[in-house]
Order: sequence, then C-alpha cells, then structure tokens
Amino acid sequence: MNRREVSKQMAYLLRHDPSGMSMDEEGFIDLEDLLNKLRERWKNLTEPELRGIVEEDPKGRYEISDGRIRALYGHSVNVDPDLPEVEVEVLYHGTSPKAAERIDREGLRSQGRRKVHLSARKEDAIKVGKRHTPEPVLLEIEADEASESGVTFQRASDKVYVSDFVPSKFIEHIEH
Ligand code: HQG
Repeated sequence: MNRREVSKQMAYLLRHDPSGMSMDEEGFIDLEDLLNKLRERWKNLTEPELRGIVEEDPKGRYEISDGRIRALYGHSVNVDPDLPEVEVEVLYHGTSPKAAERIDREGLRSQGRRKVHLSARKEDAIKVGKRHTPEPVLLEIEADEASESGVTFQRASDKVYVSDFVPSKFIEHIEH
C-alpha cells in the first residue's frame, strides 16, 4: 500500500467525485463507505491505516469526525465545509506568469475549484506554483487590508487558507 497513492485517490473522491457515495452538504461521507471504496483498489487497507494517512497528512487535507471523513479544501463538488473565518495579516499565492497577469487585472478568482487557495508560508506557495510552471510568480495577499473591506478568509489547515475572491488591489508581486 502506497500512502501517497491512497491519499491521491482519497483527495479525488472527496473533492471531485464521490462516485455513488453519499456526501453531506459539509463534504462528509461515512468513513466506512470510503474505506470500502478504497478497498476496491487496496483490498487489505485497514481503518487504522486510513486514520494514519489523515493524521499524518503534511498539509492537513482531511478531517475525521463522528465516523465520517471529508476533505477540508480543494473541492470542485458543490459542498460548503463551513470553515472558520479568520483574520490574518498576509497570505501567499504561487502561480504561473500567465495567470498572474490575469490576476493583476481581475483579482484571484476560483477556476475549477469552488474557492481560491492561499498559503500561510511563502515556501508552500512557491511549491503550489511549481505544480503549474517551472518559474512561478509569488503573490502576497494583504489579507488584513482586504478583511477591512469585507473580503473573508477561512482557515482550512495550518498551511492552507481559502477565500471566494480577492480583488487585485490587495495583491502584490514579491521576489523569491
Ligand atoms: C489561477 C493543492 C487566471 C491560480 C495546492 C491557479 C493548493 C487565475 C489556478 C490547492 C485567476 C487554479 C489549490 C484569474 C486564479 N485568472 N488564473 N483571475 N485567479 N487563477 O490547481 O491554488 O496538494 O485550482 O493562480 O497546494 O494552484 O492538492 O489551484 O494557478 O493548496 O492538497 O488558477 O491544491 O493542494 O489552479 O491549488 P488550482 P491552486 P493539494
């Protein structure tokens, strides 16, 4: 059992395609249902192994509560995890030069996912950007100023924050 492969499949099912499993409006499905689904591919996967993957996830991608499990961010399916709104000073976003150009004009808008994803740390944002391009652009979000004008930020994990939309006036290019 390759934990990264299992986690990738979990992320896919919980964010994009619960494929027949029943998901509530906060994105939870029964742990048992997910386990059975994953056992179609990893037939010996145990519940403790699944819980270990969740607990040790480096980005805090998942949450288990009351025998149910969900992804905390990254969804394209129509759910609202109802995450806590937080006030933070700055956040970061790494992206391609081409997307950065559009972001400068129209702000950070969600594309395939329901939310815009931001990082608490520069290094993480750069890594996110590198998924899209070899030489990412690093953007700094003036979250405190944005909050004053009504933009909200939600905390998904200690590393990942989400928002619905961030206007470009609160976004700056920074060196890295
Ligand atoms: C860009 C991973 C044009 C945005 C990561 C990004 C993250 C615009 C792309 C999480 C735009 C969307 C999400 C605009 C934003 N015009 N492009 N106005 N506004 N974009 O993959 O943030 O490892 O949906 O810059 O670590 O790259 O899977 O979002 O490049 O936390 O857990 O549209 O996914 O987490 O791309 O990544 P994505 P993302 P996991």
